[in-house]
Amino acid sequence: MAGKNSYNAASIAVLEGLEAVRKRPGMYIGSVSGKGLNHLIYEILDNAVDEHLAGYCTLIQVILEKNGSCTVIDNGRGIPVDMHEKGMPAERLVFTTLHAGGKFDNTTYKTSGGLHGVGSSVVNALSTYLDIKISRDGWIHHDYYERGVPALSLERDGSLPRLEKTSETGTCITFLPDAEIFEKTDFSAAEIKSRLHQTAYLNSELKIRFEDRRADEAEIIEYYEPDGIIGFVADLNKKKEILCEPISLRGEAENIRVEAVFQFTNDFQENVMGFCNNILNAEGGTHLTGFKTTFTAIMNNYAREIGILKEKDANFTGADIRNGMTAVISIRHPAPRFEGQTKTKLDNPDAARAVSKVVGDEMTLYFDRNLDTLKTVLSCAEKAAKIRKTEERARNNLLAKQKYSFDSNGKLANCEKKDPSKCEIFIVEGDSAGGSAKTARDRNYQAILPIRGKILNVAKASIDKVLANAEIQSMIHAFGCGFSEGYGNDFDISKLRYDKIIIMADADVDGAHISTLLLTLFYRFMPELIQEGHVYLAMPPLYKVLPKKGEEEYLYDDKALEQYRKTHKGSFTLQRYKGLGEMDAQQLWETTLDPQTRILKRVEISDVRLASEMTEILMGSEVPPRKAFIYEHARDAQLDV
Ligand code: 0RA
Repeated sequence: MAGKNSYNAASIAVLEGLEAVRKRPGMYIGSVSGKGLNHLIYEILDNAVDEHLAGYCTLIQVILEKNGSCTVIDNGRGIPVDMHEKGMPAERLVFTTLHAGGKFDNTTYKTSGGLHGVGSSVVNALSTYLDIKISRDGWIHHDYYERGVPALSLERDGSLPRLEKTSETGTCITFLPDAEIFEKTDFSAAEIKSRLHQTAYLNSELKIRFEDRRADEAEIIEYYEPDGIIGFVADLNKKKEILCEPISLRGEAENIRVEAVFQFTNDFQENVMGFCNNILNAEGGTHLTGFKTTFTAIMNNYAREIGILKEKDANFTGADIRNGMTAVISIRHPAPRFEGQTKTKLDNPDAARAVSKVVGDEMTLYFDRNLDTLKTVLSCAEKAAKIRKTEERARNNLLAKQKYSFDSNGKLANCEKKDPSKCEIFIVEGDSAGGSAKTARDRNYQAILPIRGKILNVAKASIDKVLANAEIQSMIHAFGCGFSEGYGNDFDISKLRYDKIIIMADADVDGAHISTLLLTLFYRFMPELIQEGHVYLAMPPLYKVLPKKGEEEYLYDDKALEQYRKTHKGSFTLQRYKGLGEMDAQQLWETTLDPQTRILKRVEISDVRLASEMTEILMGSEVPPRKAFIYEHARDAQLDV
């Protein structure tokens, strides 16, 4: 327990405060998972960054120690240790009282991104121990807590014990997260490193040293980004084909400092990130609205001035103009407010006005002098608008057609039952296999849709061609639930007419190729079919074996044949199936259609992504997989426009 002040009113309030934090940790740090755990570091880090913003700290070190604790060191002024009017050193007040942080010095916390001072005491309450050394006024001052409770006696005069003399200033905090509170207590280095790097980009004069001492060989990284968010944007685009240099706009309005950096690539995504007081606003907010509105308005004006848009043309949409844009908007706001589910959406109306003002003024200055860049950006918008219109037209055409024709190809052999939960449809490669399948099936609940040879590769075709394709139309009609794509969603899975959609292709390379083409089609236009587990691959047998004595058997792969050879030493006849077309109706039923004996493989969404070589694009990208996938294809589609 604390020394002589243990039982006064102030310390009772402290205990009550700590208890509240330990009872409902989620209320203070979001969760007690790995995410909440890392949050402890960010609370301490943000305080040190505030000291940098106040103009006093140039280096912050974050060390993950072998015993599971974390040390954060800064070379700022040091947390004040002088006696506070509440009867304890200011440092103690900060670490034991909720809402104490900025009270004794409002101006330094002007643009704080942390939890407005609750951060330090929350970390303290949720740590098995917290050790703090403050270099200040010529001495290293020491304090120590256990689960938030002071565990070091103060000096006779009420001041902190001193360890040794020093001429430096700064703060060094070590804390061990409490295993009673957290589900896991091992910090995730990858996430912390990315946060530290981000912090370095946002504070171009700050050096951040990371050290992970947990492994036998320590990992040390220094983050220092003198180019600030210009470097941030450049690095985000590192692997992309860039169309212009990063453009930086800065200024101040309504007491809000604004910096916006943007750069265009030949990508089809936009990636616009907003930060307020160094904190990422994952849900965006008013600063992004201000940026986007102004950017769209000014670019449309330029487009008319230059003549890219004629009088009769409609404006470019915001998305057209941001096509291929990577942007970071960083503002410093004296009193940020947040809304939204996770409190990560900036809500201050003055932020929208300030960003609009700064970006509007600076952008005009820039583009008036850089006509080439202006033309590049506008031609990006022009291309995006062209693709958008083509897609809209194709969609409307198909919707119009759908009203008049139902399975105009007449290939579907439907089943008699109408209850979708009992029905299945086989997509069968080739007319001959399709014919056998129609004879072999149980027409009660099994439908057959033969498709001819290789279907169109939707990854390489523009959307109007995809939807004009007869095989693809047949499938969309048969399934009954429409389709969705980048600019519209008419897909309704509740209308699906079959519980199982079974792709039935030969067990050879061509068959695999056809399966891949079909899966790509579903993934692009009907992803819910796969997500909800309705899509299957039939696994027809590769071999039939007939031993001298005993029953004939079907074998589904080479491993099974190898096994069979081992267990059936005697001679047997072996028939290899070259394709589904070789089987008669009876064989087809026994091996591939009959639910009692057939083998089906359910298709997972991850199978399809791998098949489409999406891994690279998805890595390090916050774009949802499906969107990224679609844009990837839109890039191909563009070649056909
Ligand atoms: C308020 C006032 C002063 C320093 C700090 C806060 C401060 C807080 C933290 C948290 C982590 N490291 C920190 N370093 C400094 C100093 C006021 C003065 O010296 O006049």
